[in-house]
Amino acid sequence: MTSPTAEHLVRYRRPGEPTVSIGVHSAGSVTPLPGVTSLAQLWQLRLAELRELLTAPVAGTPVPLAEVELLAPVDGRTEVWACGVTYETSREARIEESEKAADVYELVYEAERPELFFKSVGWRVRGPGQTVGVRTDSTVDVPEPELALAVNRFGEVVGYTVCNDLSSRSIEGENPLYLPQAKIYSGGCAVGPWITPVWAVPDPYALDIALTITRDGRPEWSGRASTSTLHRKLEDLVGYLMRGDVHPDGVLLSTGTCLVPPPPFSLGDGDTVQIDIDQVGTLTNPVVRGRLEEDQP
Ligand code: DO4
Ligand code: MG
Repeated sequence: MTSPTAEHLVRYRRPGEPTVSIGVHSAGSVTPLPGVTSLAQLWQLRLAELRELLTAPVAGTPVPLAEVELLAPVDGRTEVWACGVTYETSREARIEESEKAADVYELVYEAERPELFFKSVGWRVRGPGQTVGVRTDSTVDVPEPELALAVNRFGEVVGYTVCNDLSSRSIEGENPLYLPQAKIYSGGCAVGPWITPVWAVPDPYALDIALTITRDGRPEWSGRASTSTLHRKLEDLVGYLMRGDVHPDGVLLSTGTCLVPPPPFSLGDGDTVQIDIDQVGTLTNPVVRGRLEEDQP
């Protein structure tokens, strides 16, 4: 049996089976990619080779998408990095929240070199439907809905996905040097639901991004924006990331937030965060306050 060409690359598990598979999703079905055991393996191919692989019909037995558990599309030595202050909205929100160092955000927004920071190793990343966290020592927390780039080891953008760069506004606002604590903690990063190949998105600078936060079954905050207001070029962001480092299994680069729920909003225990990026996908995660159960010592 052969499936039509791929709409998305998926990392998934069949219920009750421990094995993680890599496959393609098309027309509501998932077909495993023969001989492919990780996404990291695919990020070692050049874009042209990946495109050839994914546009050829895949031989295999398809299973309905509804019957698989989608996992975060990141594995192996692939890390998640993120960009900061790439939209005016983010710059303004950070200037407002910063207690003593508001001008660093103004400076980095205008500077030639972008702000890039390490966000997560692959194994910590939460996938679609999995819980994300807010820190118990933080008083103001927000989701950050971001377009993320899947970049191969050669620095070519091969796909897109959705990243939730959860952030503590109170910790970062106290001092920007606390950024790693505001950004890296149990449940602080979610990615998914899949990788949309780069050739399926004609214009990444014209994507609508919607954020909906639901509390007690009702919308608590929602907002919309577009990648058209991105202040940087995607290839420049990738260029700076690859300049002084190697990513042998590729890397996911989240491109910054264009939506920040204003005060007094803060994420709470039991909230649900949904991020929709046009042509890329929808990522939904429930929120817990405190360390995730699987991260208990
Ligand atoms: O400058 C701190 C981080 C900013 C950020 O994560 C964003 O703009 O999305
Ligand atoms: Mg961010």
